[in-house]
Amino acid sequence: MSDTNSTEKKIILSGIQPTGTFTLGNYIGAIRNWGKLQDEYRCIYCIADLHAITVKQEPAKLRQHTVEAYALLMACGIDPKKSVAFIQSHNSCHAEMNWILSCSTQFGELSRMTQFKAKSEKHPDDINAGLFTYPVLMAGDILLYQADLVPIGEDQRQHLELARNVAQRFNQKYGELFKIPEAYIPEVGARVKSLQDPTKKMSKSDENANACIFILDDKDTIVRKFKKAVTDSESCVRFGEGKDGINNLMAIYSSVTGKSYDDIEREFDGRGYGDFKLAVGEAVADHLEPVRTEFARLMNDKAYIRECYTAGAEAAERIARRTMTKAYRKVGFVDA
Ligand code: ATP
Ligand code: LTN
Repeated sequence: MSDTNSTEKKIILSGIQPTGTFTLGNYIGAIRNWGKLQDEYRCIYCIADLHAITVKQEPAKLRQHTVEAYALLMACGIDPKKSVAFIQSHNSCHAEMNWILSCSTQFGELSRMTQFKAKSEKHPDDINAGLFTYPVLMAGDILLYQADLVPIGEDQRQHLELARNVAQRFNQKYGELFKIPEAYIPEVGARVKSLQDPTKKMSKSDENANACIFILDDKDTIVRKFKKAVTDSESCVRFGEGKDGINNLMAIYSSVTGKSYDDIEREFDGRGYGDFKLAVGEAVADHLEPVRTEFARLMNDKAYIRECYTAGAEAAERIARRTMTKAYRKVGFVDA
């Protein structure tokens, strides 16, 4: 990425945890947009492995998932020559900034985070301090790069709000340092729902395999999961209240085909849910096919993937270190 471009363009920063294969929710809600933004913005993307260990991970699996996640980003169109793409733990500024910002974050505001409450309920035997302070680490990811925009799904809105509050507080306490970032959330598909319980978000860690489409699922699997998707008893393809299952399928279909809700209602006028589910399944599978093919190709060349994330970490560290040094000076640390 040339420096001339970088001074003119707004900065985008986002991250994803390497906690398993990405879902259709991750893809539609976040990653798909990451690739599209690369020409217009200076984009910085990280695989958030520091975040991942807030819940129990098997070390060998985490290592494997991290490299796969990086390759998946590339397969989804993130070009490491256009964007800075790196693994979070390769840039020690993230852990350092986490501490500095922790001292400007209140216990009370962290206690209000709904994801902390949900994850504590899910893992009652491991409510560790990292799980509690996780949004501070995320704030650091964003603020280190002076990001303007943060492309995320709806579930991360509260964390972004916290990052803004912490940045404002630090700026007031010590003098202007951080840019205040804005969320960038898609209108359709910001919260893709579980296919089995459309009141819940689709999540990598759902126990019911039919609830979730993984972006590396093959066509038969995808079509089968959509066939089993929970709908309602009305049998009419229209967007409406009390039709969470159909609303979710319409949002998915719309975001992979580009069709509006009106178009979809017209297309399936007088046809049953069976036809609609099959069409959604096929459209999603066809849309994801190139990602699967590209991922397989990339995974045959691990040396290349490594080259990309090593260069990405160097570029990320160069940018982040500038903010880190300024932050140390602002709080009153002696220059090393
Ligand atoms: P986990 O299940 O391990 O908590 P996750 O599937 O929520 O993970 P993250 O790594 O936390 O995945 O999220 C990566 C990005 O994907 C975030 O921007 C998040 O907002 C977005 N995202 C996650 N799930 C969905 C969903 N169901 N719909 C839309 N966007 C989503
Ligand atoms: N916490 C996020 C992933 C994440 C992130 C970030 C998103 C880590 N660092 C910085 C945006 C910006 C999640 O769990 N979805």
